[in-house]
Amino acid sequence: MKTFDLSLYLVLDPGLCAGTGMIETARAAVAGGATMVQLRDKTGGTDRLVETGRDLMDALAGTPARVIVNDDVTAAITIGAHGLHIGQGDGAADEARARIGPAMILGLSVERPDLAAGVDPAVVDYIGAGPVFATPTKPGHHAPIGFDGLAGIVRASPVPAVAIGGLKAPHVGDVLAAGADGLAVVSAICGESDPRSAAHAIAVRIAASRRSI
Ligand code: TZP
Ligand code: MG
Repeated sequence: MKTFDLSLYLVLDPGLCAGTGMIETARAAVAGGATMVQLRDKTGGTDRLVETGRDLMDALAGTPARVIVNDDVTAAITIGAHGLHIGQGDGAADEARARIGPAMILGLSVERPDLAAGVDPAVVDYIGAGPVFATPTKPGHHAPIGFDGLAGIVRASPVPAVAIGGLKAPHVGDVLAAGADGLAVVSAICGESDPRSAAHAIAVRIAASRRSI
């Protein structure tokens, strides 16, 4: 069955994770409470994604974390990832769904409410909504949407949403109050010398926020 938990979604970046390394960062983050891990590496081709992706699948085997591959359908299928994440510019979601089949998780980046409203829940399982804030992690990103923009996208979306873009532990309450199911972060975990503690600090705030809602 297709189960996933968007609460704390780590997006791996080879540059920002260079210190600890992507695999060790993922392992530590999941030990600290990350629920999903996306392999997002635009620096190499499919072969490198497959190599790293296999290591990632091995590292996280036996944990509840779901492994998602960004953009590359072939790599996602080859490594047996739990899912694929695509952007608006990466081809139609229905084409991606046709290639990955019904069992894999499919995520789609959405930056506007009209795009969220157009999501077909039979095709897309979750959306990534953002960027909430401007972030140097993704040069050339869309205009920041803020928490109000996030709430508008969440309201329009027929599927769960994970917020992304400049998010850190203190933003947890606002993200959940906007209706999102979780936070997707790169630098808040990858950029930290102790990714386990960084993830744990965010996970603890998510649990506390949920108790108070
Ligand atoms: N998509 C929208 S913003 C972003 C992506 C991949 C990068 C988020 O990185 P950070 O370091 O958490 O701001
Ligand atoms: Mg993309």
